This record gives sequence, C-alpha cells and structure tokens, in this order.
Amino acid sequence: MKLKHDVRAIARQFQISGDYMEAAPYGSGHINDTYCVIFDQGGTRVRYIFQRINHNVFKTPGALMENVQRVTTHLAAKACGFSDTSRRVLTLMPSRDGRAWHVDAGGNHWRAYVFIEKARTYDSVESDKQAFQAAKAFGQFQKLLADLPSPRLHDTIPDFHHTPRRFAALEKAIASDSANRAQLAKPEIEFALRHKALCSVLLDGNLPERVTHNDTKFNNVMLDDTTGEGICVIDLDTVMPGLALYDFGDMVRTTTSPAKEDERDLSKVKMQFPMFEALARGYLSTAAEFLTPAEKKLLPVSGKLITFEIGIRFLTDFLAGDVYFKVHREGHNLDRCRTQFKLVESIEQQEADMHNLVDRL
Ligand code: ADP
Ligand code: GN1
Ligand code: MG
Repeated sequence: MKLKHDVRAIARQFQISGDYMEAAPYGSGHINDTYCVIFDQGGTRVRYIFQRINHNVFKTPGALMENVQRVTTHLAAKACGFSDTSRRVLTLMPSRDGRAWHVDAGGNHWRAYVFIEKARTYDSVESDKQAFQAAKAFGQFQKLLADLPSPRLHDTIPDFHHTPRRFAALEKAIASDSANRAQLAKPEIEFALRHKALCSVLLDGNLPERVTHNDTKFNNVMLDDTTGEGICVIDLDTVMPGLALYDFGDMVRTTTSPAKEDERDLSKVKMQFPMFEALARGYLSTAAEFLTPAEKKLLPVSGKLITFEIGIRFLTDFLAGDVYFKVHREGHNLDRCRTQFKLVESIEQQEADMHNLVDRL
C-alpha cells in the first residue's frame, strides 16, 4: 500500500531494534496521522504506533511533546508497581539523537509509542460496564496528575474549550460563509443561535484549574480484552490545564449514545440513561476524593455543554469548507454536527433525572 509518508525512513530515526517490515494507517482520529508499524525482532513481529503531529492544528508541536514526555514520565513512575507498566501508560520510544520525538526534513514532528497489545479502543460504546471502566480510567488519570510538579503544562491549543470563543468563531463563519454552505445548514445554524446562552455555564462556575485530558472521547481509552478494564488513557496531545468537567462532559458526549459520531440516521442518536449512570459512578469511583461540591453539581450540565461545543466546532468547519477535521465524505462535518445537536436535545429531555441521580451519588 502506498502511504502518505515514508514511514520506513521515519522508523529508521528511532531507537527500535530489529528490521522494519510494514506500516499501515491506523485508528479513526480526526487530527493526526497514525500508523501501526511492524518490526521483526528476532523472528517475532512487534508492533509500534507512529504518529505525525498535525502542526496546522498544534502550532507548537515541540511544546506539545514536552507535555507528553512529562506526563508519561510522571504516570510511569506511579505505575511502576504493576508488572505491565508499558500497557498502563503510553511509552515513548527515543529517537536516534536521544529525544522523545523526531523532526523530519519537512518539519513534521513524529513520535513512536510501544503498542499496547491485548486491548483496544471502541468508536461506540457497547455496554454500561465499558462506560464505567472508561470513566474510572479518566478519573484516575486526573487523580494521578494532580501532583504533577511545576511548571504549568504548555497550552497546546489556547482557549481549546473556551466555548464562548468557539461560538464567536461560528458567528464569524456564518457571516463570511466562505464556502457558500450556510443555506445547507439553516436548521443547525438556528439551533446554535438559540442555544447561545449555554456557552458560559462552566466558565461562570468559578471552578478550579486542574491538569486535564481535554479529549476524553470513548476511543481515547484502551479497554483490556480480557478484563474489560480501562487499562490506558491515550491521545495526550491536549493534556494541559483545564476544568475537570470538560473531561466528564466529553465522556457523556461520546459514551452515552449507541450511534457513531457521524451517524446519519438521527433516530439512533440518544443519551442512554444507564450509560450516564455508569459514567457518573465510574468517574466518581476515582474522582470523588478531589472534586469540589460545585464541580460535582455541574456533572450533568457538562455533557450538554461539551456536546454543544463540539457541535458548533463541526458546524464552523463545515461552513469554512472543512479546513480542520479530516473528512471522508461530502457533508461529513454537517452530519457530525447533526448528531451532536440531536444529543444535546436528548440530554435536555433527561436533565432533571441526571441531576437527581448525581445528587444521590
Ligand atoms: P488521534 O489523535 O488521531 O485520535 P490517537 O492517539 O487517539 O490519535 O490514536 C488513534 C488510534 O490508534 C487510537 O484510537 C487507538 O486505537 C490506536 N492507538 C493509539 N496509541 C496506541 C498504542 N500505544 N497502542 C495501541 N493502539 C494505539
Ligand atoms: C478531535 O484527535 P481526535 O479525533 O481524538 C478533536 C477533539 C474533538 C474530536 C471530535 C485537537 O479529536 O477536540 O472533540 O475530534 N481534537 C482536536 O471527535 O481538535
Ligand atoms: Mg484519538
């Protein structure tokens, strides 16, 4: 298969023993280029994950990698009691010049991770047990990073979850309508404008800044094939100072609906209450000890907010002509926006029950 990058040449730049055998694109992420690369190590096929960081999205990839290096080192020190540390924390392979990443002649930043075997990610949730395990793992992740030594981590994308600024970007995209698509998204634009007041609910809450993941999609946690445990939190590009609730909210967004993010049949998109309950219980099993009462109270709201935020980001990108998220078909970003707004509605219908549940936990 002809790859977009010369992965064989990149692989040579890392301290990985054995012979390069093959590489193939891997995963379903919207931003970076991910490859599974196989090496022959004394007759055994050993897999690694190689990633090219999208520097149009992450403007300071070196700073991003410093964050990743600090975070993985900190987590590894805490997991050293386990016999399988390199399955519980992402492990960076060093480059030939002893750094945690490699910059190629075209200015692309590359990293290589040990492949976590006997575990996998899921693009949509299959059971409440999975939801519980994922949320427990993300809560544990926040807990373990609470004592990350200073300095403050770099902001890899400034204002990443600043919903009012995301909304302002949408308003700008509607006004300029640069791809001439606004007439294709009238109901979605109306939905967004109607919900403007939602944007500031978390920022107005005077909540504590913590080290957070900021992209807690269900497919960013690996679940162990045998035990189902959330064995490793991955995709650390957006780990930076943030609010704990962004993380919980994104779990609700990506883990409570049985449908994929780009599902066209909107009747399949819904917030399943038992999944929400499993998420809340799983998250609180590790996070209850550090969350403030104000944070706990806003858990149900956070899902609606983040779902709205990602919906307006998809809509903005659709209107701008698909310049940010990878798309694989016409109208892909609009389809994604529609699932998000449908989910916001579904959450709104169940909000009172969600609050009652969280009050009881
Ligand atoms: P993106 O930012 O593009 O979403 P991810 O870092 O989430 O990229 O990786 C994409 C997919 O690759 C993940 O969903 C996961 O299935 C797989 N993956 C990433 N890192 C590893 C790893 N260390 N071991 C095994 N699979 C991995
Ligand atoms: C992107 O990289 P990936 O696919 O895990 C995006 C997230 C969105 C998500 C929507 C850096 O995440 O913010 O929530 O798509 N990451 C970035 O699926 O913008
Ligand atoms: Mg990912």
